[in-house]
Amino acid sequence: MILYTDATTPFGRKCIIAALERDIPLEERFIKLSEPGDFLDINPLNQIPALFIQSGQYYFDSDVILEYLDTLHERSPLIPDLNKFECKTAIHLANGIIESTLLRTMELRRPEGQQSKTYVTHLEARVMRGIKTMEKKREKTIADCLNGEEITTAVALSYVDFRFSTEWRKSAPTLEEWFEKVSRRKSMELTTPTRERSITLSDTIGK
Ligand SMILES: N[C@@H](CCC(=O)N[C@@H](CS)C(=O)NCC(=O)O)C(=O)O
Repeated sequence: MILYTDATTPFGRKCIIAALERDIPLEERFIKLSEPGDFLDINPLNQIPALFIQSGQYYFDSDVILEYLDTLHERSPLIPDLNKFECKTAIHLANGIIESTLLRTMELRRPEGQQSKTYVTHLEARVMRGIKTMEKKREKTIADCLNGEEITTAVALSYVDFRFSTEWRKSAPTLEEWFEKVSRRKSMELTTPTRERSITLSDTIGK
């Protein structure tokens, strides 16, 4: 299976971490969305990530990919049945933080005269409110295998650090401690947004 993605996309990072955590063979292929070529046949939305399984079988949207990966392993599920809706809501919260951070970055890349300060402030406030909610709900313990909620939360915080600010730690000590621990996992270390190479089938986290 091939994951069309790039080094910096947090939505792609969710999927490759999930595959590494469950030891599912998955190879990354970095693409440039500005030169999509045949990728438009895989995802006409021209968004990453997208998962190629075989000719004619492609899945996209990171959450769909997580659910599909759950059909391929027998370890603890990425999306557990117990507390399923709490888990999906927490994933949606982390997705929202990622999306708001992404939109903020895009807005700030527009020519200065065209940027909306109000919009940027609105997005930043949404990120910070989201992180406060994560802080209230965070349990400090980490299981043997990260689940979809933990993966998406860790990826969201890492993306906020990468594109926006590290200041969230001041008001989220539990989350900070948890994030420091999760960030030391090999699946996180292998997939940082500053990495230069894609994950191949020979990359494993040794479980
Ligand atoms: N809901 C999608 C969002 C994917 C997404 O927004 N990907 C970004 C990269 S992080 C992208 O492809 N942006 C290009 C665009 O939207 O034109 C998912 O979870 O996979």
